[in-house]
Amino acid sequence: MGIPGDKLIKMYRKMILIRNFEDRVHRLFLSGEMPGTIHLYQGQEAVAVGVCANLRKEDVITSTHRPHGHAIAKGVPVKSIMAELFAKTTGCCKGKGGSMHMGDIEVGMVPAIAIVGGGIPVATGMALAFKMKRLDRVAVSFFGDGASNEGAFHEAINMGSIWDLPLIYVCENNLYGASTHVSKVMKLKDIAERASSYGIPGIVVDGNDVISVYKAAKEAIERARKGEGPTLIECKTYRRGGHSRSDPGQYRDKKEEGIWLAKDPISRMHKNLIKMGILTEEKGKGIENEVKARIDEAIEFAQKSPSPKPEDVFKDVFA
Ligand SMILES: Cc1ncc(C[n+]2csc(CCOP(=O)(O)OP(=O)(O)O)c2C)c(N)n1
Ligand SMILES: [Mg+2]
Repeated sequence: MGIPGDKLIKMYRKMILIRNFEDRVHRLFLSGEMPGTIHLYQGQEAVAVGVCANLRKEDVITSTHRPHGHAIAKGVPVKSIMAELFAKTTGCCKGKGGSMHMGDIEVGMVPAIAIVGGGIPVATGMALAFKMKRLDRVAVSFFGDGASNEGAFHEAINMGSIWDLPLIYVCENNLYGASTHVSKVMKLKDIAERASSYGIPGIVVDGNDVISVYKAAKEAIERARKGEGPTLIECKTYRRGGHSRSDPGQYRDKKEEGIWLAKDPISRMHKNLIKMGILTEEKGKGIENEVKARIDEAIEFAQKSPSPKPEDVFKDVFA
């Protein structure tokens, strides 16, 4: 399957946008200019981008405590994500969600759910609604290796399976749940094997190769749209940094770190595109500059935006 050059460039640009966005956000946090906490998605960009490049606006995703990449990939405007991180009223959740609860249902992102595994049954329920209403929409749930040990994962995936729901379960296996290596909490080599317990396909993919992710997701999404039920896609990937901003990640084996950092999804895609003759060094620089200007603009927009008023705390409250 050939992917058109402009589509590949679009995916590359999105990955660069996520990486640069988080570089800036990280610095803003460290300098105390941005409130809250953050879990960076750096190193995993190929997963969100490769999957979401196959989705339509009306398709939905659920995300986790590590949502910046999913939000950008699904099309939440960068300005509104930045404003959300600055807790401003112009943020995608009016400044009340912050990093771990960002989203925008207008573009198909359910505000992120920081309860590990929490988004999996929600996506399953949304897919059930799409099926019952005979809508041509799919739901995708992004979650981590740690989440796949939660009961919510097993119950939801079984329901998705028995009802052949239009659904894709995307497990981002970055080898760690906080500081715990996956091998300490799971005897399986591949999380994708768990799919067989529920009678659905389980696929292992190189999560640091955006083209492999794109192709696997495309096939799974096509199956889901045809009414053939869910797929579990396990993307093997790696967090470039610690679990959260306060974690230097010193529990990680240096050799393991070296191997994975060398497989960085962005530099790999850069090399691939140059080899394919789709990108030049100059064009690459142009993309980077354009992305950086967009982020500068988003920061300025967010900083100039108003903060919510104390009485706003009672608005948009349903229970
Ligand atoms: C139900 C629940 N238990 C514990 C936590 C605390 N917690 C936040 S993130 C995390 C690790 C999750 O690991 P994984 O699912 O692999 O996602 P990753 O952080 O690697 O993206 C934990 C234990 C939580 N938020 N929710
Ligand atoms: Mg993990």
